Amino acid sequence: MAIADILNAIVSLKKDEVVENVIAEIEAGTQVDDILNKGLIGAMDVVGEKFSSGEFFVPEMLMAAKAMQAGLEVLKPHLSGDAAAEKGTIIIGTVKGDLHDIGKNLVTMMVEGAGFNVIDLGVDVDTDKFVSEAQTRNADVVCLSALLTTTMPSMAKTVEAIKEAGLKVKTIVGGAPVTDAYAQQIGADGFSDNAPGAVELIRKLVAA
Ligand code: B1M
Repeated sequence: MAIADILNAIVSLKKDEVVENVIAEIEAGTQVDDILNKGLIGAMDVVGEKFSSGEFFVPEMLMAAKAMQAGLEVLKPHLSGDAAAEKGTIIIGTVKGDLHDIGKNLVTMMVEGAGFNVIDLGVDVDTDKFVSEAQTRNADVVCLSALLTTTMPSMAKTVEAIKEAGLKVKTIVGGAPVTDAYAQQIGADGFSDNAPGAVELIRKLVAA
């Protein structure tokens, strides 16, 4: 039994084995961060490489994603939480044209675990929806996730629309192709390349 078994089970598209191995590692007392980063997230990098090299196609990527999400569900109650932290309302979604939601779901789980009220708008969310939800829910922070270089402009459009609507809500962006420089370029209030970092950023922005 090892963390590599979790990674291998995802890459072999064996959902039940992923769940079994995550449970075994939790019971063995393995660090939750290691299970998450070296096992679950590490596997998706391997899957991405196999897609790029033509070994995997979309159906395999999808099966791997489902296997990874099953492991994530098992891990969810063990992800670090601090319910005593200052609270606020957070809107999150994957931007228009983009269907990737694993990273966004991970950020959601951790932000919820930190005691915030999180409204998850799902995937393929258009700009108007982000703006109207931020307004009606009186949100403190809007979180935008994108995994495709082709959908990053949707982030820029949404950040701009939020500013144009005169909302005081802060915006943060993240997702594999997104960078700090891009966040600054589009006028977002922050960027994180990982879920715990997003929690820290939200805490700072809400407290400011
Ligand atoms: Co897609 N896909 N995919 N895919 N997919 C990538 C992203 C890709 C890099 C694969 C590759 O070519 N190597 C590539 C993008 C290339 C590019 O744009 N540069 C790609 C492509 C091309 C596509 C399609 C176009 C393929 C096709 O149809 N020909 C298609 C697009 C569909 C669409 O969205 N319109 C497509 C489809 C899919 C599936 C549906 C099959 C599936 C997604 C299933 C799902 O999400 N439910 C899928 C998958 C699984 C992947 C890979 C393999 C894994 C993504 C993932 O879940 N990673 C991916 C390759 C890769 O990333 N290595 C790939 C794990 C996840 C935990 O990481 O989302 O980065 P990530 O989140 C991290 C951080 O980025 C950060 O925190 C998380 C935890 O640390 N983070 C935030 C994320 N959001 C944040 C927000 C924040 C802060 C931090 O604040 C707001």
